[in-house]
Amino acid sequence: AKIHNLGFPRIGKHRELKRALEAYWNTDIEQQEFTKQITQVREQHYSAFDLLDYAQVGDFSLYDHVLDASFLFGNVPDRAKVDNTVENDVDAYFRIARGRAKQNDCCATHAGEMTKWFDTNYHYIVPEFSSSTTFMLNCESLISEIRTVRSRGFEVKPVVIGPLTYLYLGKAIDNSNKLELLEPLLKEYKLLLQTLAKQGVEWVQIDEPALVTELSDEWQFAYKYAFEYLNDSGVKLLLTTYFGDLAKNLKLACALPVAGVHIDAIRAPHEVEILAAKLNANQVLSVGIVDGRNIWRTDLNRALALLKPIAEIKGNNLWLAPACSLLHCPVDVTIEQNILAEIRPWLAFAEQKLEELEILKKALTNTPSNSVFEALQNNQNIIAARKASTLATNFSVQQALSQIQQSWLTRSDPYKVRINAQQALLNLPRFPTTTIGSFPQTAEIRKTRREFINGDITDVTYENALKAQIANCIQQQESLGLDVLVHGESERNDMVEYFAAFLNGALTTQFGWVQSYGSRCVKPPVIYGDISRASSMTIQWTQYAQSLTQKPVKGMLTGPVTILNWSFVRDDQARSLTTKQIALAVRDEVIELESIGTKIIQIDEAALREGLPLKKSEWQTYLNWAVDSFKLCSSSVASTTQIHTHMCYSQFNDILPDIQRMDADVITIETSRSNMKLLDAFTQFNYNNDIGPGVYDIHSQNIPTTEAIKALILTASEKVPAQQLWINPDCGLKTREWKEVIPALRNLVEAAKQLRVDHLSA
Ligand code: THG
Ligand code: ZN
Repeated sequence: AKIHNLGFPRIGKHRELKRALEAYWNTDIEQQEFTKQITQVREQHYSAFDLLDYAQVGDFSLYDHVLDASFLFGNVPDRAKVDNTVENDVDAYFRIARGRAKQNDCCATHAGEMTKWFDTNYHYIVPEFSSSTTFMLNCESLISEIRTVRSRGFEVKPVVIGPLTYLYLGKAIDNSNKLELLEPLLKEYKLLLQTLAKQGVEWVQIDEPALVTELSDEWQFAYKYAFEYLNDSGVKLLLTTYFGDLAKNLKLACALPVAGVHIDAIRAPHEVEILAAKLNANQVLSVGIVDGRNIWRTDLNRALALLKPIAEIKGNNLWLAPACSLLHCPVDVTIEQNILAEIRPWLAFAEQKLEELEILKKALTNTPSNSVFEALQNNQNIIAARKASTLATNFSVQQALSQIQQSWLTRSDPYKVRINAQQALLNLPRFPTTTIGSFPQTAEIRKTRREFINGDITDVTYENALKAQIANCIQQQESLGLDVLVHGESERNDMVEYFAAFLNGALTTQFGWVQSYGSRCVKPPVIYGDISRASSMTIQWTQYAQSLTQKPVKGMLTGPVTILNWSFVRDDQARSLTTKQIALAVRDEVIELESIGTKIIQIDEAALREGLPLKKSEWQTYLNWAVDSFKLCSSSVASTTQIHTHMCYSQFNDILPDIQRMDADVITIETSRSNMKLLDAFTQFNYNNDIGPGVYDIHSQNIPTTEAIKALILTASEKVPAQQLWINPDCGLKTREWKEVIPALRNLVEAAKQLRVDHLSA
């Protein structure tokens, strides 16, 4: 067998890419220095090539690989080009990636829209299409990278997004049919492949993850057409699918004229054998045998049991790879210092995963060496130790699960009764104003947290510093005149990481960064065992904040589905069961918050929607347990306690009945950029409970005016009865600066005040 990689993490072992990007954007470094630093990050990829039979080229990106494809094929929005300053390609690229605020006499540019890459926590920049889109190949930088990698003596395998997945990921801004662009796009793809052939490239990895989604006949036909068109371009194509099984597209994939097919054997183990039988003898079958989405060491003996019969059929035409790009994994587990000694061997990050492939490859040869047998034995010991470990099992959690009563999943009164009881207690004005929870994470806060983590300051110093932050935050909100306050979350880094630190059965890492978008990263916690709440998580901060004001302070929690979706989860138990355990832990915190007098508790489910399976036919099963988990953690409070929830990416049209079933008293959502269009679904389904449609696009540097906010709320009130409406920003404010937040919130409160007057006199 041969081994290869679909893609390596780009951020760098110590987030060198982030550092370089942010230094360049802040003009701390010039382009020359930037290029130098980027070259050093790429060296990390090259060092991983030694193990592999093919070196993947084109998986690195300065910001996003989908945006790279837009530049590669010349699909660059005009707004990237218009400018009166001297520009270069890199700046045009970052302009689409990040947008640019108005500067001097230079015009502002809005960034390309970001959205989630399939069901991962990675965001890509959405390609923009219209009926007048044209394409033009510009592959110079790809070719130059190929030359560099070759000069190191590696055999290269360029990686490109396939034409149909590229179209699939984009949006037609004029609602035209994207498939009408297929023909002109294919011309450029063919030119690219021919150019690569001329360079002597043998294999090209063409990524078509859209093949694991449910495709209409029209798209299925387009696949046939496209790959027949690209046939005979002079290179061998490895049709690369991942993130799921091919299911109804399996026959199609096997019929395409390509030299090889890659399949995700983690999510589609049942299709490996079928594919091995269906592909002809000359076609390569690449088996994605190592999990690219999770951090568990592979059970190599189990993997070999699957691979051996395939190796017999395919011989040298069996390739091994990670199931998908390793983009979704941290780089190197050996630099972690604080992981329990018992657990550490269970984990493999990107570098370790490539080593696993190497062992598998050697084990499949006719005469594996002793060291391979040793490695396999060692692996077997680790897998057995993990299975037998008492760390993963907690009987009291399992007992608690068995004692859940159906009544815990439902509030004792219907919303109409609750909202009156809550209003009697809270006495809020019409159009109550609030924020989603976080306030700016200033450099000062981050520095204090770093000092605390490094042990440079004491617990008491840290606690006092946080209290000062909370006091300032409360005072700012009081003087702005907001109605429902928050403590500001300055104690939190990433919310999921923060909560995981208080859970038995979960661990957090020091350096396990995974790219979320551009230079932004997260460190997903590792859920390795039964989950329970180890101690109070938010109580002291909420209590302190409430002690400073007469206004209600919201308790701020992250919901079980979001904690699950943004963590590395155990692979020995259903996700639904793990989520239920997390829900019980969150429920404990909800009950404790209520017991200290918290009148409003917000439980964010930012990632509920993005957890939807890629195949629509699997949605309802997920939604049933996801919504049940939310209800489990949120329903055991008095009718007078108001439950809020917040969701990002509020594309709810197709799941509104499930949102209604969550039965939160108030839901705040992201709507400002869509001009309240997203509320149509709420109108259509006659959504009952209160809604806070975002009126301040926190992703933009722009300050919304009072007029603009009023206009948005008026639009909203045509769709939802005014008495159901709250006024709030789209999302948390942690990535903004105080100097932006203050005027924006001032306008927001002012808009609410004016609307109250207008409303009374109307
Ligand atoms: N947490 C997690 N996943 C997420 C989000 C989150 N996915 C979707 C969305 N929110 C992504 N958004 C961001 C926004 C900011 C940052 C990361 C993801 C960010 N990260 C810091 C950085 O890269 O400098 C590091 C994080 C930290 O301060 O610890 O700013 O909210 N899990
Ligand atoms: Zn949000």
